[in-house]
Amino acid sequence: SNSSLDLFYDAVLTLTKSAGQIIREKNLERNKYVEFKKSPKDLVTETDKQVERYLIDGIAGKFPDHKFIGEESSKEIVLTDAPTWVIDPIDGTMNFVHSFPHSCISIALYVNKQPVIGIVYNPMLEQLFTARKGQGAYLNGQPIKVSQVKTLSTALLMLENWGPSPNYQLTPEVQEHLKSLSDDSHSSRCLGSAALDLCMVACGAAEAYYSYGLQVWDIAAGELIVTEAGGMVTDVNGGPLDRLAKRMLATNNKEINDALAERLVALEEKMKKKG
Ligand code: LIP
Repeated sequence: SNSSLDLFYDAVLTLTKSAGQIIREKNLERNKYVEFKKSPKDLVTETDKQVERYLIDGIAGKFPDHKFIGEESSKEIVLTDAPTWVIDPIDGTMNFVHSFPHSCISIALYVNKQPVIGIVYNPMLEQLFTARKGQGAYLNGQPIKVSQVKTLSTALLMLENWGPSPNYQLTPEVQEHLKSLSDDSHSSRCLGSAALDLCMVACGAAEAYYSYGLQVWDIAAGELIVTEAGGMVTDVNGGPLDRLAKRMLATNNKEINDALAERLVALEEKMKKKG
């Protein structure tokens, strides 16, 4: 019910803010202890693990029947209809390792496999993005809305580097696609955190974000923040979003969504033909 959702929200917001202090304090420390996951560019620090533990222990202590999917603790991802917290303890770990102040905690509550609470908190810059299903999206308590730009030619795009997925290397086709996007839009930006990229779309600072190789914890909170701010979230081909498909297109409106989906479908066709 709504009142139990409010209870969950208040409790997890408090936990998220105190977990943020751990990240803020550690962020400035040089020579952080870094381990590699799947590749030398796939990083994890002790702070990622500590923050995830802190959040899971804190939530489990209050709501023992809730489930969790966490970047650092979930070996396989099984999403059920049960209330499930989807957690990225530090989205933008690479930024955190470099003390580049754009990383965040991303935490969402899924019920029936749909997000109902989304919190993205960058403790370095004190940016707290929040959303609850049907109740709008907020930055530090102030309502936020997507931008009203309708043409790609005046859009600012949040684009992450083309990786690390082995399926999406900077092939000549991809380079051509990126060049035409940069020619045909205002410009592009890269924050190094999917969750913060999504929040830039939500607050109207950028018009679009798309990416491949995403995990569910990268997008769980940001998705709700974008839709509650009036934006659109789809598959990269413009069809319905599959939250476990590792790909997403988020935009301020249908016009920009159509324009980008068309190019991404064309790119996919080209890559398929090439095999
Ligand atoms: C990262 C994302 C980043 C994306 C990477 C990675 P991490 O999350 O937020 O934007 O391009 O694929 O998933 O590993 O820092 O939590």
